Amino acid sequence: MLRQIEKVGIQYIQPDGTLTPEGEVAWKPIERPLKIEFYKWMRKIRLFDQRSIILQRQGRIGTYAPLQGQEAAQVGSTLSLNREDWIFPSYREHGVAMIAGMPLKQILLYWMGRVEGCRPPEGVKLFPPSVPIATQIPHAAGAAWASKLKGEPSVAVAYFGDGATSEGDFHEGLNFAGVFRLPVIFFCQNNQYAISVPFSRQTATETVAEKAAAYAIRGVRVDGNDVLAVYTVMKEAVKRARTGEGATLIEAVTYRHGAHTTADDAGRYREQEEAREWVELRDPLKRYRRLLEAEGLWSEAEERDWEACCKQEIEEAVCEAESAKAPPASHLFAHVFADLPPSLVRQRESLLRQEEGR
Ligand SMILES: Cc1ncc(C[n+]2csc(CCOP(=O)(O)OP(=O)(O)O)c2C)c(N)n1
Repeated sequence: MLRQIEKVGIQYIQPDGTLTPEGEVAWKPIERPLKIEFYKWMRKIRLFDQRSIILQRQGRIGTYAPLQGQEAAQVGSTLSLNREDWIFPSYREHGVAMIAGMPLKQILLYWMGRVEGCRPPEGVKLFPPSVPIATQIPHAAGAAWASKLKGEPSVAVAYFGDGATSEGDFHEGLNFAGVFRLPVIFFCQNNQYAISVPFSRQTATETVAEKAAAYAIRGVRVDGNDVLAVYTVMKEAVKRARTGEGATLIEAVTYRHGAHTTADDAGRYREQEEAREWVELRDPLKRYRRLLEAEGLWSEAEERDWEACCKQEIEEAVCEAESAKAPPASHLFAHVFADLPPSLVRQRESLLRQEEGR
């Protein structure tokens, strides 16, 4: 485990918030508003996450996949994309979805089990969260192939976890991208666990990034808790993709602070000491806030104002989601079978009768 922590890949901001020499170089050209935006997004996403867990505990949303700890990986990567780029997320990318332009209300509706939560606003090129592991990876390769054939400048990004790298879809997607030199980025958030399976049991290689070599694409390992490093590495991958240099596999080394979903207890399969080390010493928000404050770009008062502003926005989204009109019960039967089997036809009719009788 310690070996994993030590080998976090490219790092520009150290856990104490100071810049490495390479970090100084990467930091300088970034405009002041973007430096602040990195932090604002990370803070908002964390507050949303904390609120969603409470909503689930109160029975107001069905289940929820927490992302705390992975904010830097999501913010740094998404802020390097354009509106024209395609995003193929898994179920843990609420941060990515927000930055791409998905309203908070809809993210909540998704976890309330509503189809509206899968439908992005016009112009937001975000696919619905993929729950089957790794199926979004060939989809992203396919979208990148379409962009290439059409001569469009858009890049496709697939987000997935370390567990997904054991699936056939991962290898097929990367292979295809390598052969056709596609403008796609495979962004793996290695949060150390696939539910309860630790990374050491996921693969015998030391890193995910090295697997890129087998497909002749570029592989990069980056400290996923370092927003500046993730942003820089991703920017470079996007540039390569847009200029015809092909795909990149990015492994962002990070840690999921909480449970896999609100349905499990991470204390059953993780050492407390390990979790404490990541949560207290390597938290992406604390690290970046120290840097911002040292540079005179953030203060306690700004923190309080921003927190209040986010909390209000989140509460408004909760109200909107909870007051959204409930779908008719017949929707339960709408999207699985082209021709409903007789047993389901009977169930649907029974439900419809109940609804009418109300
Ligand atoms: C094809 C498939 N197999 C198994 C599952 C059950 N399952 C749900 S989440 C998960 C672990 C995924 O871990 P990882 O890819 O590391 O992503 P993370 O949850 O850590 O973000 C598994 C095995 C599934 N959803 N889909």
